[in-house]
Amino acid sequence: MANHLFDNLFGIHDGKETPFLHLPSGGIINHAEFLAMSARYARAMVKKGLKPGDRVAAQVRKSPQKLALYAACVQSGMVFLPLNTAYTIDELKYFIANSGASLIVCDSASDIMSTGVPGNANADIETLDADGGGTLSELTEGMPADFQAIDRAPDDLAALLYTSGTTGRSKGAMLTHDNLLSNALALAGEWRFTADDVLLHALPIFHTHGLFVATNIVLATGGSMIFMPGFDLDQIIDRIPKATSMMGVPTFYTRLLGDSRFTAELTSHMRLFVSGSAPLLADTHIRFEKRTGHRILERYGMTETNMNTSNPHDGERRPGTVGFPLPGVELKITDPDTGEELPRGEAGQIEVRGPNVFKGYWGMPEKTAAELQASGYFITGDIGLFDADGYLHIIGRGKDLIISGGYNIYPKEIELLLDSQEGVLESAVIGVPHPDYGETVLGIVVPEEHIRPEICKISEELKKTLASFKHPRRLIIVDRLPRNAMGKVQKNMLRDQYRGFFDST
Ligand code: MCA
Ligand code: AMP
Repeated sequence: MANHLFDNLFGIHDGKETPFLHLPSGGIINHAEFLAMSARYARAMVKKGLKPGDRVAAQVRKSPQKLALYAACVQSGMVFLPLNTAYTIDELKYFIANSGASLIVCDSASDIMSTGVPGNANADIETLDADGGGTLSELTEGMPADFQAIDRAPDDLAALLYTSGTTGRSKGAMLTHDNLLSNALALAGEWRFTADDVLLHALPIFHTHGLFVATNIVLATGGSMIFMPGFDLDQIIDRIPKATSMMGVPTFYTRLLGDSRFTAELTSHMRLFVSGSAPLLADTHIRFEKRTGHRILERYGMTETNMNTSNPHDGERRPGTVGFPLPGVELKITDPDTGEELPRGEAGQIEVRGPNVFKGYWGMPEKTAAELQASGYFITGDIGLFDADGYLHIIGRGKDLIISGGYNIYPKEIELLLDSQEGVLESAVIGVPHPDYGETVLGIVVPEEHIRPEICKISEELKKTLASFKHPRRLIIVDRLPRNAMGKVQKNMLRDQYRGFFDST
């Protein structure tokens, strides 16, 4: 056995002094230095008594050290569990309890330091700050800068990424070593990445997009990344001249288009712009091409499947579509009622099969069986169709989901909280178009009879429990919700009614 994920992404750079991370400070971390960091974190975790298969939960800000912690988990056979830095203690409690994580790595300023580990009193805590300091890094001091990668089978777990469910309960998607490796190699080839690429990296590294798609491709091909702490328009415009490629959510591209400094001249040397995680409006694609001469390459993926389809690097990149299945990935459109495959041109549920598809939901065999069928096809919950030329169009979602600036928000989770507030009889949470975030959250509340709920108080309550990106941008009060004959709330009617709510925001 070997550890193919580690060997093919990280180990291949052993001893190389070529740049890997260009830092905002102007410094550079080369591949050999990065590997040394990874080896030391692996040694520190092993010394603490962690074993292959143990889950390491990390709620820390973006830094080279955090990326090295991911590499260290791959190298030592542990399972990396990155968590959105916006999650509140209430949210963390569930992830930590559900995953049974043995080690929690957090910022030294995190609330966890005062509350103790939520959800698992037996878990260990170490800190890792955005500047690379903290107790975890202290543990690595004086440690040798090498570590023999632990053998792993292709279907051993590399990462656990939580993705919310339509019932409001998050599910841990189990991603294997082969899921990550096969997808990185397929994308690197399809998008023509080479050791000469310099990727402008402004995405968070607690999701598939920034952590696996962006980072693993660059690792697989030996290029480097301009490693930004987040998306800051001025800094992006400043750094573009030094990059060859960029990956982002549609909000990145609409924000760039909103700035007059973003011109054809500024981007003339760029090789590739990739968009994903949310629908890129055809209008944005077209405006981008008019302004810069570049056609954004849009692709489609999910936490459970990594990337499924992509517009072509060399052929026509068609606005409003997500292209063709990646090499090795099978995709079909089926009738949601019968499961039968539908002919080209007809809309139905998108199902995916391939080495990219996850192993199941952590500790949830029934949910796994419901979505990951015995045939190997995973039911994505997205609705789409293939056009006459074989391009996939995503035309809707079978799942009740809002995507705001690339972050997924499940209305059920917010509705449950709203319903439990004083004076609230019931609620509906919907996504409505938003000029910056693509979609944003609108909360619609029906009060109990003769009660006028206090909107400010409800907002304050939500803030205590929910990560800020999930907060309804507005809460409104109505007398009743539209329902169909079966009594089900007609969210489509609400979405139509409030479609223009944020037009001038
Ligand atoms: C930040 N805020 C948001 C969002 N981001 N609110 C709604 N939607 C958002 N996306 C809130 C913060 O909580 C904060 O609230 C306030 O806005 C300011 O925070 P800041 O960080 O300055 O926000 P921003 O600059 O507006 O951030 C927008 C962003 C960011 C740059 C687009 O959201 C981002 O980097 N998104 C990328 C997400 C991503 O990587 N998704 C991939 C997952 P307050 O002031 O109240 O505290 S999907 C995936 O991986 C699948 C597999 C795929 O296909 O790729
Ligand atoms: P998640 O895995 O939770 O990050 O979100 C995956 C979901 O994001 C998919 O099921 C789609 O609904 C959506 N998504 C990702 N990429 C695209 C895209 N290019 N166009 C439309 N929706 C997308």
